[in-house]
Amino acid sequence: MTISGRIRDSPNSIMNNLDIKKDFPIFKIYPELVYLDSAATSQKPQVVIDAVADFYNSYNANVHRGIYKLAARSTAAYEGARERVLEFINTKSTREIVFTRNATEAINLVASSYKIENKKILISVMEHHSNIVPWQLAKDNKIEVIGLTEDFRLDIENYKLKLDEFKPDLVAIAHASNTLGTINPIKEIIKLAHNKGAKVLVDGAQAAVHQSVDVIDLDVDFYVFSGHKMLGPTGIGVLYAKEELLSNMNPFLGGGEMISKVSFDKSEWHELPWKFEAGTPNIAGAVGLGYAINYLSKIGFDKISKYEQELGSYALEKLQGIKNLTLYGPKEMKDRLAVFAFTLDGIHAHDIASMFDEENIAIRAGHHCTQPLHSEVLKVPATARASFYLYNTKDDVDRLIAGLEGIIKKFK
Ligand code: 7TS
Repeated sequence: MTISGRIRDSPNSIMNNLDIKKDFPIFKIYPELVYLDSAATSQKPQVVIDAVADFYNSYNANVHRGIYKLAARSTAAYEGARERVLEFINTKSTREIVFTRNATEAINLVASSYKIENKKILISVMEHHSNIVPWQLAKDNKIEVIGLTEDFRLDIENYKLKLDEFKPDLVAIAHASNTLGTINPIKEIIKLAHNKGAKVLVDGAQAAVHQSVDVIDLDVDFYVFSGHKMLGPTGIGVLYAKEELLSNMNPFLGGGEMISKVSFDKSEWHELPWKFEAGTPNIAGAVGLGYAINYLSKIGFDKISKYEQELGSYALEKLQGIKNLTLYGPKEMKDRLAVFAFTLDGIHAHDIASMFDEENIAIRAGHHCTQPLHSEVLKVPATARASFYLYNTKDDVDRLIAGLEGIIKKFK
């Protein structure tokens, strides 16, 4: 039986059970929309939109300062969102959870505030620019890069070699690639680094949105992600760091909120995590993220992963069957996300995306902020990318495939 048959026929298939689109108003406003750009940002369910509106409608006030009721409610909601993050990634304490604008800012915070002894950072060739450029900005850093195997996985042998020879202080690596879809064996990567005395920062921008994360089980030192890729609002992200590391780091930004005492000569810092949250934070964003985590948790990450694996297998099999299409990423679904970067012979990625747009199918074209991966490994300047999330359906895959076949015919 083909995978498509299994999906259609099995009464137990999760594909029949997860009716998610109805929760997202954008699909009511644009019923024709096939949204395949969730790796860039996800759509938002009504509950998240309502939570943000409710904050501004009924309890808007600044946090941590007012003694009136509205301010107490706003503070409780903001700090309550931190509790949701604690449950989501299983941290020991909310002192280890810093709200940032996004994953990018969280990495910049670590690059700026974490003292890296010999300034040696080991990254991988599949990193997003957000996990390359911040390390370049910090003065005198030396950066070394782990390569890939032929099937677009992290080359673990090469990684071990780099650990031995380069002797990094810090390994900064994506949990999953936003271009290849590759899911890295992150627990093993962390263990190998720790065995050699290196700390590890994991960029979870793509992975944390599809699967549950347990930072204690991973024993990871820093873990970052963005709210907007996991159904939350834009402008809110998370830095998790072990308390002992955060305690020894200098503040990232200075100003209100992050101090305990200020004089014109010197200042003292607020306790964790507020030491790293200068200025009025994105209160509505944090509240919305809390609701997004609740929404995802209610469905269950096991169910979400299973659904996306099933949907991804269906898409992968169909994409692999298209002649003239080169797919970049692991060939087996179990090792990857449903994020598919591809090229079509003789057709520029931007033309593919434009033609899809005419069919109301939103995909992304370009280097997806992984320019070094494109130039050094894929050897193409741009790819087209279709990325799926829990609200996508088998029909969306069929529309993508029909669209691709139409484009190929047109260019013949
Ligand atoms: N790390 C990875 C692996 C990402 O995929 C992204 C965003 C980031 C970091 C940065 O996230 P931000 O929220 O701070 O911007 N990736 C993409 C993408 O693939 N298309 O648009 C943004």
